Amino acid sequence: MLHVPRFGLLLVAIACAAPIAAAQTASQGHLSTGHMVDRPNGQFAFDPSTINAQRGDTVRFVQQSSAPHNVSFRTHPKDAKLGDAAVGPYVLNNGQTYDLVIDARFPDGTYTFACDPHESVGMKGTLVIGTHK
Ligand SMILES: [Cu+2]
Repeated sequence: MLHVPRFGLLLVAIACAAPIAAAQTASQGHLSTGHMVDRPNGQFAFDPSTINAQRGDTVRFVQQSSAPHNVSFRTHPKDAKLGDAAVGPYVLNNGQTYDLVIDARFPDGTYTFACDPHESVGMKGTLVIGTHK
């Protein structure tokens, strides 16, 4: 009897993992990873603060912090049409990720972003879209 609920939990875990696996294989491009981290002084940051990517890539933000964060764009090239990507959803739990797919919405150029609640403590970043060097 005790094993039945455990098995049920395992099935739930597999069902939740499947869409993540599909998302990872959906993009042919390079995967760049940024982290949302706690600073030793109790503040927060994007690490690295500058991410380079090109169209077709996915930029994955990984939550490694004790507080919820998001990716909210502040400036972008004139011809960018960020749509839903302009303000990303909150990434709540440690290990949770937010994938930003660099598609036609992101023409080459320099973008700046911040975490909405933590911009004032310096949680800001730069995204440079261009050709990989
Ligand atoms: Cu934040």
